[in-house]
Amino acid sequence: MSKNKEIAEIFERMADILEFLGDNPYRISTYRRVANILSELNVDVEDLVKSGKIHHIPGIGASSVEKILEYLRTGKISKYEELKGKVPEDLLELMNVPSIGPKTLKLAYERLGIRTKDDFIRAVRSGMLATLPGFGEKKLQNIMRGIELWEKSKERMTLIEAFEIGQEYLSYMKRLGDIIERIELAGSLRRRKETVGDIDMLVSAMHENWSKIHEHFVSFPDVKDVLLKGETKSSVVLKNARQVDLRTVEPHQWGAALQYFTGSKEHNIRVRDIAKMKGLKVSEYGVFRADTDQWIGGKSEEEVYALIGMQTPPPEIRENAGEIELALEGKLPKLLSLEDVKGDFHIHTNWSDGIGSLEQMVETAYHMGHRYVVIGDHSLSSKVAKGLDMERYKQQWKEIDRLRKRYEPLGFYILKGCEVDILPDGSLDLPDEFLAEFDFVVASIHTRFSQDNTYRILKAIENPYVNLIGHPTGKSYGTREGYPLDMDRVIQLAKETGTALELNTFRADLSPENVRKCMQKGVFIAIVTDAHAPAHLRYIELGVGLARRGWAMPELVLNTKDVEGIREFVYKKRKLLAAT
Ligand code: DGT
Ligand code: CA
Ligand code: CA
Ligand code: ZN
Repeated sequence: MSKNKEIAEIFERMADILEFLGDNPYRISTYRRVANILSELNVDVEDLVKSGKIHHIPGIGASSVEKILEYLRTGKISKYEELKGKVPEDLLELMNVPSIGPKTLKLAYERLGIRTKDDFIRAVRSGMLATLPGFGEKKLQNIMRGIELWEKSKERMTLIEAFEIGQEYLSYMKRLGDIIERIELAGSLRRRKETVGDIDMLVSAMHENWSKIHEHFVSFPDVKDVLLKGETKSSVVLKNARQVDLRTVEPHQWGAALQYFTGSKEHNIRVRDIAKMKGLKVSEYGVFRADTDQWIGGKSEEEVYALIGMQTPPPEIRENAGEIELALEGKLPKLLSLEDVKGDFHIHTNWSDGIGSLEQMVETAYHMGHRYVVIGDHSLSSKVAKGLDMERYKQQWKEIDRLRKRYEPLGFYILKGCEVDILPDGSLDLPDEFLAEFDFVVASIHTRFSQDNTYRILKAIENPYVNLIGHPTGKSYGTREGYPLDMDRVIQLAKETGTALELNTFRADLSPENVRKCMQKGVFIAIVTDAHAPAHLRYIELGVGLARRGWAMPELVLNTKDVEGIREFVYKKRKLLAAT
């Protein structure tokens, strides 16, 4: 975990504790603001300290800077240690649960004397909590569900978290230089599963270098405990409680090992059965003839699959969900790949709740190799997200126009867009005449997450100016399951109207099953990062992985179109719905 995140979490926690203690609201919001800024900063705080810039970050005052410096010096913030002493430990833990705010805990503590997690759960179940003001049945259910989801999310990390840890660990390992022949992250992370249990790292190297590699592996700075340190296998737990495993193999075993440790287990079991029927034995060490045990290959994954007589399925679809049969027949479809992606359809700037300026976001998107980006700042009713009114959108367009002059000659297009709120009755937060002025419109639900929202989404899809339904299922990993929704009806109407559905990388919204349904019905999906900072834009790679898990085909992914194609997509819907 980067220092930025560690410190941001402490500030967030201090704000929670102060709120629990009923402290001054101004101080509470200061801490929350510092936490937000830190977690979305594009540079390491440590670098900012070195360059002296730490004192000039807008929104971070002198006393907060003191605390940051103290943390970097000592690994602790004394104010935080002091505050922690004022709250029962269990209640501190419960503050992590998104559906339980510090205010709830304060009430439970003061009115009911609740000090432990068990007491709290009992108070929810027995209805005792319901005796407090403002605690209806719905809210209690939410709290209970929140606790369960939280317990579950502690066991597994989000794909984004695993990716970040994995990338940092990889670059640390690569410092060993040439003694590492090949290195890759395998397991569910390579398969781009929405959640990852532990991170599996695989290295091929000459045997004489293995012990040095394992020594280096367990010395990663974020390691808290070494569970196992051996010649072929090591396992560590990081400070954030996440586990990372390392396996080392000989260079000629690389492909077989990568195939094995990529999984899934169900895929591997089927593959081995098929190999067996063909008189072969497959293990993490290679492909062998069953009768003589003679090694016949395993240098690359392709070699392993070819020896068994099948195509190599992309890691993302190795779930024994039909890919093996098609690979045996040589009929695997061509899936979407990162190279096909030309743009991002839903990003935020500091005009609303983003942290990057319009220019920074555009510049980053351009340098990533995108050819266009849709600016999608929130509309007015998203108050916490500093939503824009029509006047502000118009001002933003002026800035976009200025930037266009610079980027269009480079072949990069900035599309004027918005993420307009779908209101409780399904109407939109902006009038049609105004929506008509945008190049591209994303419509999303940001309220009433516990009710069935099918009618709201259907109504939004019927609007001629809505091109994409943002995070359609309302799911957010680890914290929210999504509202009840009739996905078949949504997909049907999206098809009839020429509206796309969003695969939101940040929330892992739109499951592989839903992507597959869209593909079967011929409905477009759009992969978006929902970036709130320049650094988030690169998660598009993970979005592509999530889409591939749903067997996404390039023909039905909006991101593969060029700007003209996007304009045509928008125009077609307007024309179709205007005519009816
Ligand atoms: P996770 O960590 O729960 O998100 O899921 P994976 O898929 O990363 O599972 P993990 O870490 O337990 O093991 C990594 C890979 O090793 C797994 O995808 C396939 C392979 N593997 C593990 N255990 C078995 C097994 O019992 N049989 C077979 N055939 N393969 C296994
Ligand atoms: Ca794993
Ligand atoms: Ca593992
Ligand atoms: Zn958004």
